[in-house]
Amino acid sequence: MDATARHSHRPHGPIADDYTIDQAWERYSPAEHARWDLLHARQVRMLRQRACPEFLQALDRLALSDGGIPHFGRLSERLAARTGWQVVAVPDLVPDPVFFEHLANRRFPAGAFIRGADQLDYLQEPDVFHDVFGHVPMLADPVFADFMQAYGAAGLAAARAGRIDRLARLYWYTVEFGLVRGSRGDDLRIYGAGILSSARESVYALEDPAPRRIGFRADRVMRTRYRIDDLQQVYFVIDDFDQLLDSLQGDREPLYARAAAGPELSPEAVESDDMLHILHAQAAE
Ligand code: HBI
Ligand code: FE
Repeated sequence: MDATARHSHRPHGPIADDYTIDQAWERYSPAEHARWDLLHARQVRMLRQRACPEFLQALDRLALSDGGIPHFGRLSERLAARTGWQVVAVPDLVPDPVFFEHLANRRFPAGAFIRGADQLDYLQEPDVFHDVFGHVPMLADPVFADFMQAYGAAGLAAARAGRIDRLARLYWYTVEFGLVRGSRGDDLRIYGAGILSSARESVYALEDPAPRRIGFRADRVMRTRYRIDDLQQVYFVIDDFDQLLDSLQGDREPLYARAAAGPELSPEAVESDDMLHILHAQAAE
């Protein structure tokens, strides 16, 4: 498949000021729906013992597996009934302020196109599998849903102040690549959409000895650079979703000040304050 085929569904209709488009659900081909079903089945199998319970529960409740690429309108009704969030279609990455404005209003902008058959594992652009399978289930959790809205509000303020970089790192290491402690206390579970939508990283993030797994501190995360083109070298582990929400609630100035006070770190770096998680054998599939 070439690049044109990969974006075969990309709708031709008008793009609104807020970058939303018509999902044009009836225009997906049978092959595109079948690709969703394949990716969905494969990831559910991978994630039964690896994703956090909030994600697994929402997969069922939102009926993301009722056959083919979800219809955003019908999905939004189910999601809004739980947490007031909606899913809107966008063509691709949208500019940061537009992205923040959507999140601050409890709208998740999701790519409408689906990855090509030659890119089943990972691609950098947000397609419908990453956005809807990876991100949307977590939005059915009330605490996580509030965190995402708080992130949007923080982003709008940071954009006005010209300092989005540190906030983007927080998003990367939580919403995209976050791990959470499991109910046993010593086991780890996935909640980050970048991992949840990648078969390879789902195993690597929990079971490979190569990356570091460090207890979450928001200012520490904000000092850590990230790469978008490879498996991660570091994951940050939260205790629960309240810890995320708390990091952005109230006055954020002390957080930005703490982040500015310490050194910038590469993804491989370890600091003396870091709480390193030791790998325990995870339950096999
Ligand atoms: N646009 N569609 C889309 N999806 C994203 O995840 C996204 C975006 N624009 C900006 C962005 N993410 C991030 O760079 C911000 O969190 C900073
Ligand atoms: Fe994402």
